[in-house]
Amino acid sequence: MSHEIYLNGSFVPSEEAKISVFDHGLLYGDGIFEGIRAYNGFVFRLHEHIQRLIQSAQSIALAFPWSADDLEEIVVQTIRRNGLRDAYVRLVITRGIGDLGLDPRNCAEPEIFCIADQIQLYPPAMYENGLRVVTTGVRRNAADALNPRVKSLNYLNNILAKIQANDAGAGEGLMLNEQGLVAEATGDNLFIVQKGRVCTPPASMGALEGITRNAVLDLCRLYEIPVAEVPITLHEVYVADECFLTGTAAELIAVTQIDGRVIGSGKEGLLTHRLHEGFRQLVQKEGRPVYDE
Ligand code: PXG
Repeated sequence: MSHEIYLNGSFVPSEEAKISVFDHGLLYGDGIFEGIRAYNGFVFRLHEHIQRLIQSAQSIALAFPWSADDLEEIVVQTIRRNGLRDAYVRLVITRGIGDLGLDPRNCAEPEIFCIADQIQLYPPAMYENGLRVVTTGVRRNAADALNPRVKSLNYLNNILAKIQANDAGAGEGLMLNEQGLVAEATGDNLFIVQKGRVCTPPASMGALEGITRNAVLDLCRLYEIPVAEVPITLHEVYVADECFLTGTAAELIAVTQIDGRVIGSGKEGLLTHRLHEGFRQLVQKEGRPVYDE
């Protein structure tokens, strides 16, 4: 199916949406992105996604001319242009076209594109039965190398971790930080439930500050479920009552086996289920409208 892609100020059919081989996003992974979701014609936490994108840009000294309002409008327009109500959106900004040296001063101006696609939902059985996960040997980026809070186009170590998980026949791979503490999965944040308390590693432990993660923290506070952002060891994950991952694509998905250990009942846990139900309600009533209803 052809899409209408937003590319540097205009909409073009996907076959014509081309980026130069001299773009530093491609040559060096020099750029940033967001993965955003729309539910029933409403973009979930668009403002938060754009703020995270702006912070990623600021962190890698990537200056661009678009305001937060411009960026929000680009996302909304792209969804509308493709006639979608439920959508997965990818907004990408690169350092732009340069030469074969890595010096970003040779890039004339940043490039921007936005893709809105239909969302591929995971089968319901995957949510009921949960994922089998393995710990990978690939460490999450160290904060003094490339801060993991930057959602950059450099996902190579996450991809290497995903390859290890695939090789092990697992649904996802866990990544530890340089201290051996649990950071997150390759494209999702991690939560555990310990005696009724919901815990997730703080961003300082190598976790991206996920939009879904923040929504789950909000839901816990709303439901008065005890919640904490604390360092988590693998031992604590192995002995947790429940474990789940959060991300824009997966929403909340139970983890029922880690490195051969069955977690809790071996099925989606009660709190995981309750929080996922709460999340599904939240996305239906919050969000920036795409269409004038
Ligand atoms: N950690 C990392 C490293 C991520 O890339 C998340 C956590 C979850 O954050 P949100 O804001 O989505 O709740 C992400 C984002 C994929 C894919 O294809 C997933 C992400 C990014 C790029 C690709 O699964 N997830």
